[in-house]
Amino acid sequence: MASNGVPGGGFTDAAVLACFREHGQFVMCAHEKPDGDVLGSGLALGLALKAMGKDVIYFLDDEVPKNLRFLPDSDLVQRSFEGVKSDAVFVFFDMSDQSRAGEALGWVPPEQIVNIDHHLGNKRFGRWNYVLEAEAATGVLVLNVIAALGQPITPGIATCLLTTLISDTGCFLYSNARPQTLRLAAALVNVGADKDLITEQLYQTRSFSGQKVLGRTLDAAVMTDDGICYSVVSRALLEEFGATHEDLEDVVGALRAVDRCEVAALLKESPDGNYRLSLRSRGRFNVMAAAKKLDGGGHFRAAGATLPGPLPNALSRTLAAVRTEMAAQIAADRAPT
Ligand SMILES: [Mn+2]
Repeated sequence: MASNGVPGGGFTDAAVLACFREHGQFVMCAHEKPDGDVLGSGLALGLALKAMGKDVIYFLDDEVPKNLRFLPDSDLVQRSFEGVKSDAVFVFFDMSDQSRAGEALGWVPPEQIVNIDHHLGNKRFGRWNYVLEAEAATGVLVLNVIAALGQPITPGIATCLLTTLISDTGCFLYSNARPQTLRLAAALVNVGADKDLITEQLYQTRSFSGQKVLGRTLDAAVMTDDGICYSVVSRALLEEFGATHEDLEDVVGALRAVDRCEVAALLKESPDGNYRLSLRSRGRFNVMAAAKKLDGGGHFRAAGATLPGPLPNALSRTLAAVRTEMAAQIAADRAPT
């Protein structure tokens, strides 16, 4: 239990807690294409560590997405290592692998890394590792750490943590929103989390250019007889409307929503000519297994990978990986138990 009644706790890893108590400076590290879970987690823990008198730096090798700029301290996120001391501890959030942090953080040695994550197959790449694969968001683990450190959940911390839950459960739509998730969300609202601000920013605010790209992408979508709904976002389409990848968050969900769709696949062309693949499942098929065949990863119902172009190549590999996984599941379903 955190000191002001928010559920949290059961976390007793003495080495991790000692790390936060004994070190002086912490660098909060986000993965590429940051989302509400990774930024909310880093900002929440940063706020708590600052309340303990620690020196905190927020690092992101990217811009803070527009719809997350309401988060407390998000204006302090920096793209450089200015002010980082040689004995700083780097806290990596929401990453199964250090490489998810991008090239800018590749140099950080494991001895200086705390790894806090909820992805399946986390590589335990830090000196300190706190991984709970069953949790809905990395923010749940961060709450446990803050509670174990005896810090109160301030309204600012509560807003950051509720953002992690709302972001990773799709506003409590996904099956990872379980009773304890809803109870935790209620407790965070109770101590001052601004639920209306979060949902307005994350789910009710879209750029006009992003909506145009969504329309074109749905128009071009293909629905296969075996339950795959896929589409592609080219660089040219983004450029036509002045949209960025940030504007595409909802697109794969719109494909998945098609009634006959079991697996949705969206290929987004990157400036380097590679394709970023997003996969979503209705629940029967494990898209993480399909993503792994393409050197990606994620969760059962939401996963991704990066594929080299050209497009026909990326698309055929995607469909082959998804179909292999679908066939395996169909065979498993038919097997006598
Ligand atoms: Mn997450």
